[in-house]
Amino acid sequence: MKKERGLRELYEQDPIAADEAVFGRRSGHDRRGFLKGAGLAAMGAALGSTLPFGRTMPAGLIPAALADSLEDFVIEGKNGLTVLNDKPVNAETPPHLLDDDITPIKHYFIRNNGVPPQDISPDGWRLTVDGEVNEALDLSIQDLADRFEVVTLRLQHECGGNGRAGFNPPASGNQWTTGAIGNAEWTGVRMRDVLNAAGIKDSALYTAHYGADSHLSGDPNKRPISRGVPIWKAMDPHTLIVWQMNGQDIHPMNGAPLRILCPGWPGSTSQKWLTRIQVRDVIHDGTKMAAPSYSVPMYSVQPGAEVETSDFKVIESMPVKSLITYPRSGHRLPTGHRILRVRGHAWSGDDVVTALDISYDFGATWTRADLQAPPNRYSWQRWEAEITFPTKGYYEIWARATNHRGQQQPFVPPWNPKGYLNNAMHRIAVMVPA
Ligand SMILES: Nc1nc2c(c(=O)[nH]1)N[C@H]1C(S)=C(S)[C@@H](COP(=O)(O)O)O[C@H]1N2
Ligand SMILES: [Mo]
Repeated sequence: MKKERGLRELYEQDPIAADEAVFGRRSGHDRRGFLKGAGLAAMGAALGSTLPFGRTMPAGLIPAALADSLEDFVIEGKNGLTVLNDKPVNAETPPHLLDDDITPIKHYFIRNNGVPPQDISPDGWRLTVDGEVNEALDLSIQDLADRFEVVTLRLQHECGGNGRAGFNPPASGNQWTTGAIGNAEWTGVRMRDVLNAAGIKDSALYTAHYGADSHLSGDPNKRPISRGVPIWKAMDPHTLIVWQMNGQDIHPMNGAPLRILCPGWPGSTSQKWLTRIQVRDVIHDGTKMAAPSYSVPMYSVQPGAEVETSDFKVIESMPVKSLITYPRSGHRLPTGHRILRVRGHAWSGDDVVTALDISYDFGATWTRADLQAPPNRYSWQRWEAEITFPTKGYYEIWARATNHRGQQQPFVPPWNPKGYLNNAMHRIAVMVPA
C-alpha cells in the first residue's frame, strides 16, 4: 500500500510543491518565491485577518496559527473538507456536511489526478467536438449557451473509489471514507444536443474526454486522465456539459470554467476543465480507461486475490448507496430524551431508490424511513425517520437503501483489487444517557 503523506510532511519535504498542491498553481509565487495572489488571500481568509507582511512571507511557510488545523484551512472557497494525504489535492466531505439537498460549493469534494490548469478564464475557452462526426465543432462557452437549450439539474456524482478505506486487505489509492460524493445543481447544455449538432456517424461507439490539466510528472506528452462513455450514456438527456454549479461559477478545483457532469457513473467520466470531446469508433483507450483503472473483476474474488487484467470490466452505473447526514456520529441525546429524528440521502447510479430502511439494533430489526422521490432523475433522494430508543445505552444507526431492481446495500461489499464501489451501509453512533 502506498504510504500516505500528511500535508505537514508535504510542507517539510517540498514547501513550494506543497503550496501548489494546496493553493493551486494559479496562486503562484513571485520571483523571490513569495506567495502571492489567490494563495495569499486564502491564507489571510483562513487566519481571519489580512497578513500585513504577507508579501514578504516566504512561500511554503505554514503560518503558526494554522499549523494545528491544516486540514481545515487549505483550499480557497472550500470549508470543512478532510484533505486526504495525497498530492495533488484530494479532499472529501464529512457526512454531516452533506446534509443539504444541494451540496454547497464549499463542501463539494475534490478529486484531482493531475495539476489544474493555470488559466481558467471563461473568455477564450474553447471546446472541440470531433472524431466520428459529420462536422467538427469549435465552440466558446457563449456559443454553447446561445446554440443549445440551457438546463439546470441536481445530479449525484460519486468517485468510483469512494469508500476505498473500508476494504480489507487495503487497496492502494486515496483512502476515501464516505465523502467523495456530491449532489450539486449544475447548469449547462445536454451533451446529446452538442453531439447531434456535430452529427454523429453510424460508426460512433464511445466518447473520449480531454481536459486542460497537466500530468503530475510535468511531462506534456502525458495526460492525467482521459475517460469516456458509451454513446448511449453520452446521449442520455441528463449527461451535461456545464459551466455553473449552484447558480455560480464552478469552483476552480471542480473544473471551472467548463466540465462534463455524467451522473450516476464513476466521477472520472465527468471530465473537468473540458477542452475536447472526441467521438470514437472503438472503446476509448485514454489514460485510466484500461483495466484495472476504474474496473472491477467480472466475478467475485477472494479478498487479496490477484486478478488477470483480462478478467476486469469497466465500471458503468454506480451501486445503490445512502448516507446518514443528521445527526453527526457520536451524537448524545439530552438526558431524558429517547426520540431522535435521523435523515440523509440515498442514490443509485442509473437507477431509482425505492426504499430506505434503518436499524438501531445492529441489523436485527429494520424500520422503513420516509423516502422522497428525486426532484429530477439522477438527483439523490432525501430520507427521514423517527427513532424511539427503548432504553439508555450505546446505539448504532445503520441505513440501507434498496433500488428498483431490488438491489440492496450490503454489510460487506465485494472486495476488489483497486478498492472501488464500496457501498457498505453507513453507520453512526448515538448515545442515550438516560
Ligand atoms: N480533467 C480532469 N477531470 C477529472 C479529474 C481529473 O483529475 N482531471 N478527476 C476525475 C475524477 S476521478 C473524479 S471522481 C471527478 C471529481 O470531481 P470533483 O473534483 O469536481 O469532485 O472528476 C473527474 N474529472
Ligand atoms: Mo474518481
